[in-house]
Amino acid sequence: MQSKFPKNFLWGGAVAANQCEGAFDEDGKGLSVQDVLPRGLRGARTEAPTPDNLKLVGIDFYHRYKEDIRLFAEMGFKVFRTSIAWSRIFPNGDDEAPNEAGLAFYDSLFDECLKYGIQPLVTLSHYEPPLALAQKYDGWLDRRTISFFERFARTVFTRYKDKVKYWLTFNEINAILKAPFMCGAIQTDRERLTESQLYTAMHYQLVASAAVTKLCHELIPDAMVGCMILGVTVYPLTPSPDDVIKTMLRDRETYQFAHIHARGEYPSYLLRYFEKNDIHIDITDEDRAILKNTVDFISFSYYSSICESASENAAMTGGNLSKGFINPYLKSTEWGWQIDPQGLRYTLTKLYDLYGLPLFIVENGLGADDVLTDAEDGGKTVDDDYRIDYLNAHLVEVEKAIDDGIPVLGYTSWGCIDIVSASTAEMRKRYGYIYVDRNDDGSGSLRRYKKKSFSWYREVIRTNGESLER
Ligand code: BGP
Repeated sequence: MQSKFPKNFLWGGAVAANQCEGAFDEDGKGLSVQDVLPRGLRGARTEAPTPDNLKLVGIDFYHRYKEDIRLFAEMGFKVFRTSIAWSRIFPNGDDEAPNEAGLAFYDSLFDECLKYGIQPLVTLSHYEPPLALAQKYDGWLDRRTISFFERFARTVFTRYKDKVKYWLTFNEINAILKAPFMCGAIQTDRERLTESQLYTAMHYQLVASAAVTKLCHELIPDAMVGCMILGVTVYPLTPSPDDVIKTMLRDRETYQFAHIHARGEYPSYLLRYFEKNDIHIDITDEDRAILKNTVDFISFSYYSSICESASENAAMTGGNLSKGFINPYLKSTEWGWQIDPQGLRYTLTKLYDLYGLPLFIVENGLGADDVLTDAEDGGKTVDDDYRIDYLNAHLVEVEKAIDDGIPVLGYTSWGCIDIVSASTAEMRKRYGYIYVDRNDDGSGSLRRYKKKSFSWYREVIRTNGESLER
């Protein structure tokens, strides 16, 4: 069947600095909140980095990126998504001057991408704010963090304006309500935070997102800047109207963030929610004016879907930073995330129907405990047919959305190389087309091995989707 993917479709893969670079304190880098989260969201933060924190070394991408990007080029990547670790550039977050060694690293990284014709897609903030901001200001609870973030954005926009033409502001900006320390550098414990404080921190990030969107348009006129939303796809558990209404209300927790970035203002239902729940955010007329700087596209992460129900007596499961009821029609991954390729088409369609902006899928993938086996050529590989099936099925649904007329800019599958998981801080939850020999106990050679999905994805890109199994 003739592929429906546009000729300029941006095929690629995605990682985040804190989950792959390692070199946590090298060349002047300051600590980030990730350096004191050895168990991701599964355990408490530590006072200081501890040896069991896999992210301190990651997969040593900081020193091995040239080898990894050559492998991405071998797959034919058109785009590579990563983040700039804020604390590599401003070690304490509020520094007056940037750290030149940090800037030089990303110069070299982006040059390596462009050498192969791979476009960098850069996330400004991917769950790795400087730890010092948490310690000194309680992170995004303090309005001054907006100006620190603007300084960081201005510095990297100016430095990389000829190399990076695709930018994302905050990774999964809706997640600050779920993980205030990891996403907002807020040291105050969640249970001690008032709703007004938490939503004010959210507001400051939204203002910062719009402010840097404006800055990007001014400094790099030929660049595109998008928001990035954690795509929580929710179905009613039953056709009971109670379940449908509960799902409708739950959906707003996700779509309100896309609304603000696409329409440039708070949706009325969110303002009503604040009123009804006595939530007071620190919003000024200047903030309202800044929010009007809307994005060029909406990007999002999609892994799974969940169900919502008004009744409590049904089996629960998890998803990407989200909990819900088990959908009896779907299978789950080892981590309980329910596999639903059609949910990706559903989410693309809903986002486009609501906001009419181009879309970019910047995370999608299957976390699995891959097993390295002997390959025919005497080397090592992973027979990850399960990952090929997952990705193939999701891409077929993306194609259906494109065929419906939805403008999808690209697809960067998550964890294109094995990296440290965000929520669990494990290596064994692997997403990559490339296996990295590193284990949860920190052992391993860090050697890279191509999985079976490596050549599968190379063929999908070479044929622009023609080779997908429909
Ligand atoms: C998203 C993050 C990514 C990535 C992904 C997979 O929330 O944007 O950083 O980690 O989730 O989740 P995990 O790594 O927990 O399996």
